[in-house]
Amino acid sequence: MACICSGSLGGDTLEKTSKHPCYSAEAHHKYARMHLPVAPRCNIQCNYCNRKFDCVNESRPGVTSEVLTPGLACDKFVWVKEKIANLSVVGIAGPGDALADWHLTRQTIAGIKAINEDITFCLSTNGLLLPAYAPEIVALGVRHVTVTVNALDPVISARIYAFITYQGKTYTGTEGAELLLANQLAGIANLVAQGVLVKINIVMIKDLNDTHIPAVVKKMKEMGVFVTNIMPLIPAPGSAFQHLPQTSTKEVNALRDVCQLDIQQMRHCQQCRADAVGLLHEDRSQEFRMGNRSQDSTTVPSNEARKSYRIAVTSKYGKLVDQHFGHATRFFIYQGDGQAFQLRETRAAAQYCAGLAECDTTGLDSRREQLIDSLQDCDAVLTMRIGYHAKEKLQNSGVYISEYCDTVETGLRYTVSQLEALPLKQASGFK
Ligand code: CLF
Ligand code: SF4
Repeated sequence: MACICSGSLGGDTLEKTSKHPCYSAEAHHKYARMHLPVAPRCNIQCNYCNRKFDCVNESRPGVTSEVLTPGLACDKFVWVKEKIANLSVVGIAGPGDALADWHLTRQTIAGIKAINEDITFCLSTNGLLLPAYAPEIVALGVRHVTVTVNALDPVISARIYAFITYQGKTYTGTEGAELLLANQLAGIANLVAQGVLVKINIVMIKDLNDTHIPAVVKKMKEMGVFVTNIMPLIPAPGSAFQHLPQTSTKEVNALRDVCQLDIQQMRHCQQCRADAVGLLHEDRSQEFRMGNRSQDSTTVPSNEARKSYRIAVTSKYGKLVDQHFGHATRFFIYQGDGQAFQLRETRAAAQYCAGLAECDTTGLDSRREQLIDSLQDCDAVLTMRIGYHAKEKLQNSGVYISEYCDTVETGLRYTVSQLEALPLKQASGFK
């Protein structure tokens, strides 16, 4: 498959697609991807899946991945990016469904974006929750999404999916199949309309959906997807389909040849793991398991070598950056280097803004002066919002202001990335 250089693609998406090893056959020899296994749960049951293993829609059975928190996933990204310069894509492909625990997937993407805004993000999903999350996916800047669509016919689907759990209710048979398909189609249409390049994975199951797949591909083409990826069934031990025959490469290729007449076919898929790292044909996931990280003496910079920053955070409960600077009656003081942070103290403060009656913007009274003074040992203030005069005072005294709205953890990383870019900004007068 060659990368389509369609005039309809935006310049940035076109550039990113040309470096995406799954979306561009040329790129797969040159550019690496990494999967971050932050999404362990699933909301459907495919009969070819044994949940002891990774999601079979995007990976082969027989291998399980470590599951990472969003924070550890960011650490792993920094580690891998240091070692693999041609890493171009970060994908979330399980080990369950990337949308079943959307907050984990979202937090991971936001955290990595704060560290490196040039990386391309990619998601793989069964599509059940796409209508709910497509707008957020697009808003996060994700432009490559894979959806597994195995059938359009609910009678065929009902034989592939044991059940669908949606909004607290479980559906089986054709009722579940119809619900899944309706959400997949609505989600795909939404993504395509917003310029996302959708790849469709289809698991080819002999005597079940194999003769139906050309109809699936035609429908997907009609909907404007970018490419289809017909994958062989590899029967997972312990799954309902464990005794079905494996689909051969010859059979898959013959079907791809038929479907190629409608839309380009991906032919270099490796059905990789949910923690895969490296070039598609050269998986380095074992080398980059987090348990091996401390033994990797070549990882630089070390904690000693990295500059450590002190950052004051405004937060209602210490989890989210969700408080206005002027309303804070305490600051959470963190110390860290962009990879790891420690809460050093919770520092009490007189509230900067005591309401409209006192809102004299022409000068600072002694209480406000004291508050500004009490933050002089900090490199930055991380806050949801801050008024003009407080911001000016702090910046003029050399304290960087980072306005952000997400978790404290990702906000701290974002702030360090901003601080480390400061020499470039000094000319414009920041610090
Ligand atoms: Fe990963 Fe999938 Fe993105 Fe690629 S894999 S989420 S599109 S970055 Fe690629 Fe691996 Fe095949 Fe997937 S080779 S299993 S198609
Ligand atoms: Fe398993 Fe993936 Fe299907 Fe969920 S979507 S049941 S993880 S194969």
